[in-house]
Amino acid sequence: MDFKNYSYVDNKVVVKKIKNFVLPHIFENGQCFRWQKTDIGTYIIVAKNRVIELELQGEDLIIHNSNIEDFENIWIEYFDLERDYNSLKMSLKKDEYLVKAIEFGDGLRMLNQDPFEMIISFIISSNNRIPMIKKAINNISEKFGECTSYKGDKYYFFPTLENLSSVTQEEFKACSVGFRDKYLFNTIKMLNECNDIEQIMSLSDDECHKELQKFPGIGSKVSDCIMLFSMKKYSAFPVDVWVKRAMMKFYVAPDTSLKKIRDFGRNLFKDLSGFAQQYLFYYVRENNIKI
Ligand code: 8HG
Repeated sequence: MDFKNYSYVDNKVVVKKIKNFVLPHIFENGQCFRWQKTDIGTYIIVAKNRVIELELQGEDLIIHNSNIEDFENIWIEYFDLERDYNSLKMSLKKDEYLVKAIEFGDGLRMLNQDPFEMIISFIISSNNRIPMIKKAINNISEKFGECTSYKGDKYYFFPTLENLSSVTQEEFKACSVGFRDKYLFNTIKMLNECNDIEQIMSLSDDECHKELQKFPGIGSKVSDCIMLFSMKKYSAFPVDVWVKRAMMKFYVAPDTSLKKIRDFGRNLFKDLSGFAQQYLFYYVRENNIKI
């Protein structure tokens, strides 16, 4: 448990003595696309059909625009607050190469996001850059998601499967998703026809990794990202360009295939693979480390 207790006052939840919680390291590490940093250093997040603003004040986390019920039913799980990241970091630091990456990304946490949102978001992510991914997801949310307001500004929830069911391929294209328009259109169609996300989530990690790849636009890496960021499948090890660089720098020969890098990482880090990957991804990407 990475906090002591919590209380409610004036439309906000105060989480006392929060540990391992550094806002930029949580939101700017590549797992989440729907955040905005404000001029005063707080982060506004749109998730789970809500808008919240996060502020760190000394040892406490303030969740603005929220209440106890949401904290207990949504945010504890979303922020993975029941996990003790000190012991997680201790286990991972047994690997000498991870020590620097973990020190750099200290306070990073793995978010538990919505699976449908992650399926759509990570289809958009393939061969794409993070600012462009964020933009496309915002476009889709603005066009097809429900509108709400916070402090006088408008925000849009991520659309539901139902919201996106009548969207045409051309309409997706107009949201700056590029060649992925057909993948989105056909994935939505498949989800409506017979595929149940809950059922996919209930599969073993390996089965789930395979099953997700039946959707158009989902390959091994995208499948791993979806599993890791929304299905609590922590043996996932997404190998993108950055993780490939990190692995080649520290662990494997330069000509190793993506599949072999994935197998190597999973073998080494076991059920903490996804966490190790996230520290590596963030460290290598932020420091633009080259092989
Ligand atoms: O958190 C991420 N981990 C990995 N391994 N890859 C990611 C994450 N987030 C993210 O957007 N990507 C992919 O990296 C998508 C895209 O191909 C590239 C952006 O740098």
